Amino acid sequence: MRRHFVSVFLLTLALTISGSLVANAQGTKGGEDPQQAGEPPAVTIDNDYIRVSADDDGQFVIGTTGGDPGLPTDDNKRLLYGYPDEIWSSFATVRVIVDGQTRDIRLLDQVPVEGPIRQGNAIITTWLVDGIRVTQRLELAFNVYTNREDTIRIQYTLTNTAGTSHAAGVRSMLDIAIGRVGPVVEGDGAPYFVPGAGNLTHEAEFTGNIPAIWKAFESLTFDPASTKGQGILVGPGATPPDRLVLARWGRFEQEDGIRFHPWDYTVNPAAGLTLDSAVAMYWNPRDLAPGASRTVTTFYGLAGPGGGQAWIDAPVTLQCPDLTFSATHWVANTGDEPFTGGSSTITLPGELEIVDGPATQSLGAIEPGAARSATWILRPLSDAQGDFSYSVASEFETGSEPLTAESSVHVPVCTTPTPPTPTPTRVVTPAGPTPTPVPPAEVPEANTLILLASGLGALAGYAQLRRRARGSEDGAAK
Ligand SMILES: [Ca+2]
Ligand SMILES: [Ca+2]
Ligand SMILES: [Ca+2]
Repeated sequence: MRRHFVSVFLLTLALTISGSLVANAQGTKGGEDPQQAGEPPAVTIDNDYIRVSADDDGQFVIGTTGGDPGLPTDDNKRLLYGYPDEIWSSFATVRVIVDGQTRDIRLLDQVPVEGPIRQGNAIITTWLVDGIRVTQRLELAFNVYTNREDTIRIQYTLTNTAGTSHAAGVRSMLDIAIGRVGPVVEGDGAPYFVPGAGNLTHEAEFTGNIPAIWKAFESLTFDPASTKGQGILVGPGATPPDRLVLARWGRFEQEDGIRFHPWDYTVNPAAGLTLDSAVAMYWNPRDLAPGASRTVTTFYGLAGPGGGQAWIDAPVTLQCPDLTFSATHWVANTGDEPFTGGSSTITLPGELEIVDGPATQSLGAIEPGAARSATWILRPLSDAQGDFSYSVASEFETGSEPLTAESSVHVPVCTTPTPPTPTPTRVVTPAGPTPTPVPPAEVPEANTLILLASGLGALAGYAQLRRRARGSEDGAAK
């Protein structure tokens, strides 16, 4: 009789445990000390497109408010797991090396010395770990891929406040989840699009040749109307990481995951990502002398238009002074038959030119559900200004009709040092774009007056002098 009771008790216990596991799988995904959903975040900043919220310990979530104004389908969606108010599964780690001793410190385990506080359009949190002052700045930022303020600048500044040299680096791990806000987790295992590598459903890493972007679709068929998250790794204001890792986050159905590893992580190319995926960006430790600091910056937010069978991922506006940009053409096989013998050819207007990449590139075979890409490094000719459209056409031996995709890029007027045009007014007030004053010893005021009187020949000499003066300053600054 007693044995029977014990059996019933054990059976009940087993059912209770398995029941709670099922409930856990459907709701929150389990973890250490998750902040309760519904608890308001400590600080939130948002605009018409995007929102970032931080909790008391500086962890954060990102999601859309209105998203793309042209898409009603991407409003109030997650871009990170936990959005809008369950803040715990993405975290950053600082690695500090002192006298050959390495320490990996998860910032969520540290009490901030300041913040999180709101400062304008930014949320700032500061920690002090092993003599390194760590400042995390999360800020609404302009996105060159959408022409809107719909991405978040994620920035870490590491300052050595100790009296001896310390090496310090940072890893930002983002638990990507693209999709609906609600009790059932959607898009937590988003597959990733990485230029040059295609759409990835298994763990992968990139070092050295860091791609310009990575992105993830809410839709498994890459529906252009679905929510799309995009990280910007290379481009204006970004610090390309030393290493990019796409990994399992590590929920209880997964054998391992990056969340169990504060810094080092060995990628397993056989491990699938589609249950729960995450992205980690590593900026490796670098020596910091006493008082020295370093800042690393990346962006995560909305992606530009694109999706379906063929599209181009590229900035739609460029920012001075570096107008070189990367354009990636994607072909996705949303059908049942493989595409074979694919190639993509870019056609540019006269104002744009290829810096790197042959005009025609092979796509190889594309299996159903897969996507492949071709990337070109482009730049406008030096006198080009305005909006320029370009296109990419793809052809296949079998599996698909020819596909085309178009994009357009705005080329701004950059205030590059140009010789003043030969009019007297320009000489009196040289149209010098850089605010650097011309040293009076080299170009005294009297010279300007003489130039006014002595005609075009002297004007050319003046321009040359100014260029030379500026050139030496640039050289000295490096
Ligand atoms: Ca929208
Ligand atoms: Ca937290
Ligand atoms: Ca995830």
